Amino acid sequence: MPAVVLVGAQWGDEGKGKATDLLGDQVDYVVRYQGGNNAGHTVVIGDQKYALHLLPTGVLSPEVIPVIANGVVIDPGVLLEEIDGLKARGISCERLLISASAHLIMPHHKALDKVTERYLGKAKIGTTGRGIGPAYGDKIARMGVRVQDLLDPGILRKKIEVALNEKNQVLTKVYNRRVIDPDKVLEEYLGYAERLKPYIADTSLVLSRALDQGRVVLLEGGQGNLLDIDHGTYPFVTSSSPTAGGACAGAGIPPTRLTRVIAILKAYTTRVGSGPFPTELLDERGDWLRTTGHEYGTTTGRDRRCGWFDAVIARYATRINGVTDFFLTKLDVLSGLERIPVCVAYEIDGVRHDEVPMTQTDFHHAKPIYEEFPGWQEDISEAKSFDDLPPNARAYVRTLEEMSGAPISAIGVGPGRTQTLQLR
Ligand code: 2SA
Ligand code: GDP
Ligand code: MG
Repeated sequence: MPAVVLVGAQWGDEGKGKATDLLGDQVDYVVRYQGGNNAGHTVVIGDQKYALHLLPTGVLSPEVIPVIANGVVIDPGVLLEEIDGLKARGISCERLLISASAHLIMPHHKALDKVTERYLGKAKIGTTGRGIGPAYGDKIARMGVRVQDLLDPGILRKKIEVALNEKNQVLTKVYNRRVIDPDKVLEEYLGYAERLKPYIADTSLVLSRALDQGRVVLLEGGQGNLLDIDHGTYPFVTSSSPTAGGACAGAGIPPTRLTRVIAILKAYTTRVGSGPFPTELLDERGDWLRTTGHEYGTTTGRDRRCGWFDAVIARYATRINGVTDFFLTKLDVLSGLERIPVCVAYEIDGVRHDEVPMTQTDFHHAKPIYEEFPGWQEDISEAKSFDDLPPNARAYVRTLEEMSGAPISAIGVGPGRTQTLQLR
């Protein structure tokens, strides 16, 4: 039985949270497999708005078991705050499972994230400042502290001491920051251990057994294809693998289990943080998209950079992720435009490119080649089916589908749970 992956097709914030929530009644487990509390997934249910950062969106569906798998980096203080916040709003997190093999974000990771960004100056990544990159750095360098270490105070102490022996040198000597006291960190994390213990599990085993029993597992990606550490616009990426391939390693599920890859695709493009963005609009049209689409960071509140739809990166998402179908989101935001430009290819130093260029230097120089499509004036947020859409909106959807290389199976016409058109 199926494991389904849901990924962002662009630079994140495509509306993955809403899409996952919509699938809630068809799935048994919702699994975060990478990233941490850099993610921000907004779900609107009736008049209630939820912004989730670390908890899988499935926590909002009472029948679903939410899982934080091994590939995630966990800030335990933030996780407990999020659990408490939801509890105060009547949402139970009792079913939550946390992988014993997931890594912990430590105080030095947050400190280093901030100082390295400052050190980079103009070349900064524009991170969320949550310690994500340094935590993954230590994981790869085999200096990380894992959730299971919370169960063994002796090991926890040793790991904190070893890490801080090195990091305190860097923090004080390179960056002129204050020393972090290992004893205080140990005390703080032992406090978290007490509260997190009941949730800790061998989540790969749990998911494997669930799949054997015919349960449906939804692997919920954070960020997006072009923020992938390998396939994104490096170094302007996050430090994990949000792509479909990353879901297997990040959740301990074999690739042979995956049966569907849904990619969430916004009807225009946004990006938060630095890095190349060929269709970015730096004029009042970009401001219009930002205000009309409410494009502000869910985690940091930063303005998102906005631009037209880019079919080159949509095709790239299809190729990297093996997309079986797209959910097209925020089509309603484009209502009222006379004409809608779509980037169909790039021009780089006088040469046409139909694919994402091989080098970042070229990507930085890519100029969009646009085709324009007629817009529509009607408010479509109350549409209930594809046929309710104005002809030009339908034509726009079909054009994006053709250019992106995979069928569109659902369309978002508003943030609410019910504002979705199912196509198949
Ligand atoms: P990090 O913090 O190390 O992961 O930052 C590295 C880059 O990844 C980008 N990134 C994101 N891009 C879009 N959305 C994200 N989540 C939040 C949201 C972002 C926010 O939902 O709005 O609130 O600012 C997210 N998380 C990481 C980041 O901007 C860097 O470019
Ligand atoms: P995620 O990171 O991919 O989960 O996306 P975010 O939650 O960061 O940002 C997407 C925003 O768009 C959220 O505020 C959603 O409530 C909103 N949203 C999702 N789908 C639609 C849609 O079809 N139309 C409109 N207008 N808003 C949407
Ligand atoms: Mg987001």
